[in-house]
Amino acid sequence: MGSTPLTTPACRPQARWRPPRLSPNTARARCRPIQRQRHWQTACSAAGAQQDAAQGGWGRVYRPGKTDITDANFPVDGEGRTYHLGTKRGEVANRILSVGSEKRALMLAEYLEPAVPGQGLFMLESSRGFLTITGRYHGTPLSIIVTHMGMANADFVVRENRAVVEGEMAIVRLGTCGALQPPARLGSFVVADPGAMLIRRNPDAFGLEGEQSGVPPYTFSRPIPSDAALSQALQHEAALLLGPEGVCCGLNATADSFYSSQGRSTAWFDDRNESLLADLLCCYPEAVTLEMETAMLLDLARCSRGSIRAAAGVIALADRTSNDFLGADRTQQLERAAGQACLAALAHTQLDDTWGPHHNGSTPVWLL
Ligand code: R1P
Repeated sequence: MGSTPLTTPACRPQARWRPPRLSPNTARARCRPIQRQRHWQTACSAAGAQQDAAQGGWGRVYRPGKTDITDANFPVDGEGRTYHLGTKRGEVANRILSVGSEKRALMLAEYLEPAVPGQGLFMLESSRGFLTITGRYHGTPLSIIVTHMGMANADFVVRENRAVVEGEMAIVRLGTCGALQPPARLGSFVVADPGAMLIRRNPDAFGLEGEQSGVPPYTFSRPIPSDAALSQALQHEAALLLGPEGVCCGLNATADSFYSSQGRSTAWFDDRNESLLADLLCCYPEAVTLEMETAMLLDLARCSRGSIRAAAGVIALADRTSNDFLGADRTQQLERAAGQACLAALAHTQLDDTWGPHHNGSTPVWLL
């Protein structure tokens, strides 16, 4: 399979993102997080969570129980809460920052203002551990969502949020990755532009029949495009905060596992992946990063009938050539800076995101 140049579909809206005119002081000011208490507790109702939050600090996390589930095709409970993320209409903003860990989400939530002045951030953790935090970034309603790891979790996050949000959506992933080759280097922030492809392990290759008929143990998809304007916005905002030398772009490779499908070796398993990374770079000489979610996000956005715009940026944590790994302090600095770039890119992206004041009986938390 050769590398296929990505094309821009004729129907994609162009240049809907307006670069903000920022002075260096404004850009630096973004680096100051809002001071909040670090610890948060649990509340048994959304109203309780809001009230606790209003008393200062993070407030409490709403942890709804699962009751009266209906519809085996797309399960929701009696309140209209989705099965895995646990949110309902009005609790998630049209602009979403998807991150892999709770620590990263809470760190970046320090840059959010409450959705409603005087109240705390809306925070909800589902029974499956998906944390949704809704507030505002520079006045724009925005949600940060802990997606955890892998494509199945990215699928839950995109589909269940799509089900509870009214109007057009923008989703940006901020993740970490392995760097395959320059321009991606240890510590780079790499935007998946033009997009991502998918590496899948093929179990058929490991059975006797597969071995006899030469079934390949790994397959490569064709590239999936990212939203051009949102990706450009991400690079622009990141360059303001990290400097142009700290930001680059290229094709992302999303793998269906951390170990075998990313060419990591172990004596315990027969993975037949010795040549995987060389094969990948032979097929896709422009591939620069390896991680586990971006292709799923971009694929679902492409299939969303024009309702979701998606982009991704990843911090290169591991150098797959030298075997070096980034230090924890530097990683956290980069997460803060790149995270703010993602929030700014989302906030400056124009969307058709009008909600009725009492849509379906639930007022969005940012209109309360
Ligand atoms: C693996 O350690 C995880 O880190 C990377 C991979 O994609 C995978 O999810 O991204 P996150 O830092 O966003 O989790």
